[in-house]
Amino acid sequence: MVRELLDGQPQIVQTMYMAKQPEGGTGVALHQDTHYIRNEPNTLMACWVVLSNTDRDNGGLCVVSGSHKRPLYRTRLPSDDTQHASWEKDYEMRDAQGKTWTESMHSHEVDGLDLEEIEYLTVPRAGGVFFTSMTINGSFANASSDPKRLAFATHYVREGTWVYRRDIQNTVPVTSGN
Ligand SMILES: O=C(O)CCC(=O)C(=O)O
Repeated sequence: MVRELLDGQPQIVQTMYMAKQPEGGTGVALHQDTHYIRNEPNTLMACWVVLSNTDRDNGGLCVVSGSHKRPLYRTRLPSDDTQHASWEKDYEMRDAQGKTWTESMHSHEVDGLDLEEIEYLTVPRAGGVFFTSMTINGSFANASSDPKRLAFATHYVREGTWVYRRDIQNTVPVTSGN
């Protein structure tokens, strides 16, 4: 499916397991994945699958429909730490010509979003969502008292795409049988 969606050979950039504890496990503030993984040409996309039932109550995935056609938003540090993790970190970067530099990154929250636009998805266990790196996505805290919210996300680029962050430059090809 990723090969079809990317219209080419997919390379895995990273995988993330996101287990959100009941009664307050925080989410990822609404962002576009390009904020975290700059790449050129921008072919980045995500496949987000869940290992538990997920919904608005337990901090399921939120998206803004149609946002993949919008430009990259300006961002700020997340404004509510009861809902969203907040961090700052330096990343080593390298361009295709071999130039290297350090870039300071922080957790992103898109600036100027109309909160009415947020859609809270209900995704049952073993279900999944594909979205592009320009789609505004994220999640809120797990406010439920029982189920953990378990998600596994894989980020892909099309072969030939340059990923600037050095820690994720060694992408892995998806081959049949993987
Ligand atoms: O699972 C989440 O809470 C957020 C997912 C996310 O930010 C991503 O896959 O880029």
